[in-house]
Amino acid sequence: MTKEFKRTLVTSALPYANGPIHIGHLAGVYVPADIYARYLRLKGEEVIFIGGSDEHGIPITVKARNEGVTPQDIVDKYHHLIKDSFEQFGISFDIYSRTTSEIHKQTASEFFLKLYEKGEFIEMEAEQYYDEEAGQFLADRYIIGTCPICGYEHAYGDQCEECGTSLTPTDLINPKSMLSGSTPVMRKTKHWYLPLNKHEEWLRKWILEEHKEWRPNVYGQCKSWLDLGLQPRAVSRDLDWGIPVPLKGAEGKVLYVWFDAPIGYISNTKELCLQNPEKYGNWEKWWKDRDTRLIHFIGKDNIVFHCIIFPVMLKAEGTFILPDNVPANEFLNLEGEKISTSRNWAVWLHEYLEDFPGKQDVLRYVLTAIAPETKDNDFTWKDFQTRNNNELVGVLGNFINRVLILTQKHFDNKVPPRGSLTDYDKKTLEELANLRKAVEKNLDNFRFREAQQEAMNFAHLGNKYLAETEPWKTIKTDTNRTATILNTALQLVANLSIVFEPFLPFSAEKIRRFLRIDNLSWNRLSDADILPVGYELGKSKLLFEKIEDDVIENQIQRLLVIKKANEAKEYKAKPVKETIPFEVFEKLDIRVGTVLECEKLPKSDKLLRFVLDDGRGKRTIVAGLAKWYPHPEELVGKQVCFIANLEPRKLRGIVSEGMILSAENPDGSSVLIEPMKNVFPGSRVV
Ligand code: B3M
Ligand code: ZN
Repeated sequence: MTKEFKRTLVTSALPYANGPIHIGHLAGVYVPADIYARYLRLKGEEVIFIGGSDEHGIPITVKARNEGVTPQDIVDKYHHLIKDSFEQFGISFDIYSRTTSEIHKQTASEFFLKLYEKGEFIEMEAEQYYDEEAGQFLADRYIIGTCPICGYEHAYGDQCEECGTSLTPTDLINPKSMLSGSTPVMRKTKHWYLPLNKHEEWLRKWILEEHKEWRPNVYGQCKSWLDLGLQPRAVSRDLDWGIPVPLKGAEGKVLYVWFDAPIGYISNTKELCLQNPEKYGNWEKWWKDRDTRLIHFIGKDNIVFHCIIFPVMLKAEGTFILPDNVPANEFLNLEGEKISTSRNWAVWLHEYLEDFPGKQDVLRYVLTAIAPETKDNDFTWKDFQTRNNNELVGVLGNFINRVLILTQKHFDNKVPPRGSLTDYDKKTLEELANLRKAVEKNLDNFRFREAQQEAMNFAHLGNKYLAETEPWKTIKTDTNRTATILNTALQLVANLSIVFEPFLPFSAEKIRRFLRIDNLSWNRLSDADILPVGYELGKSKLLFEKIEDDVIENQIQRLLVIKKANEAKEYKAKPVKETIPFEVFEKLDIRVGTVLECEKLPKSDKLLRFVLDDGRGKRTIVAGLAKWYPHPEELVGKQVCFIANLEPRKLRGIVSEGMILSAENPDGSSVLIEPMKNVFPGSRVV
């Protein structure tokens, strides 16, 4: 049974202010959170939507180190860049603040102290890696080494980014300090631990029994954490960037970033309520009243922090509510590869805006259509183009444009009178209520891609209506009937301005301008009497534009350049094979031959038939090089190397007498080996 709530507190993960944000962030967290918040607002519900930058932790200090600037410089730069991108994309936060704010420092310190005083921590001295050259303890990402699970050589102390396993520094094989590159030593240090294990019982009940409705990926991850058994987790670090541990004798220690960051949701709520107490009321009603529903929008890598660690903190504190749902998304890939900041494999929002000015809604639409709600999904530029051209231009824009143009042309841009409705007209208008229900059901259950599809069905309904009623034909014979058709169609357009407001806020606003109407409440959705007869409409333009092939080609080329650069940077030759004795090598007879004939084997895309002058006569060799040499006739006269004493083999009915040597690139392409100067055919390669 679902409980009735009075208000909803929507939070979205606080991105680290250590780099710009990309489509993966938008698709995974911010667009769905924004759709949800806009939907509730439009319904007139009491809701706030909290965002902000996560400005502490090692991700920030590592970035600062790499760029030779201070952590403060980094967070100042990226906080503003990120905030600006969100604004541009219409992410409608009620507040977007930062974890370096005074109010947050105070809130997080008080929170820590309260747990400390309640005896909710364990104080422990433990051995930890210490870099003697740098004079610093090495936590999390300051230490790299080989992943014990997959063997990846650049795994971090807290996580292997190759296989996704969450690690602790002592798991790493061959650990090295990120600071000096030296091998760290073990040294004792004191920290405060949150004994998660003490909380297992209520967590199991709360999640596994009371929240079976959580998404399967979220529920499943929680279950496997709980089944593995929870461990005490340190909530402090030896670091000089962060919120100081507010205790005597804790000099040089700061709160662990994952302790302070989620408290940022609370601090930002406080800040918002202080800014505008009339509108938002007291912050405590948002966090302490059981009638408030708390929803965390996050990516899948943050599940354990939002479903286990933060709830334990809230419960241990004792006066806070717990999240009611945590709709975490899986990951979005880009053109088949994992999005990666360090490999620049991403579509950055600030770059998208330069290349596609004014097309924020197109990206919002596509990212919702392919939202990785149940599994990882892939963004491709071709799909982006197709969805824009076929769905936004072809379905939504096309319907609205046709209705508005016909109204301008034949009815002086005024809402024409509605005569008697045919059964078909009535059926069409009745269908609106069903569509509304379908959209709502999906939105209420955090199924945003299906919700958007259902919203699109309003436009499909409109196009179908025009195709059936053909107002461009009836206008020649029956003005009254045409007036009725366009009146009905215009009501559909007005409905589109409501149903798309959560998904495509910029376009919804444009539609409202075309109709010269104000923002309508969600409650008006499916209403067939929004526009009064005789009402003069505004000026209209095309709602969406076609995106041409060359524009998409440019984006694909840009990615190709990055891919090539990454390949070159990451290239490492294959390991050398097992050592062989000299006599084994001596058995090989490698020689040079001159190509006399070369052609593609019929019915094969791979094989070339070479005839070589091998110095003693003609020799036929079949080689799988056709893909790399599309003009084999051009090889005639060239010299190649081949193994002369390999057992002959029959390939496609031809006896191949040896093997032609070629070098293989990492992408699998092959290049023939040619002597630097011509030599006598049959010369041995030694
Ligand atoms: N900054 C991790 C991330 O950006 C972290 C989220 C904090 S939410 C409280 O993925
Ligand atoms: Zn690994």
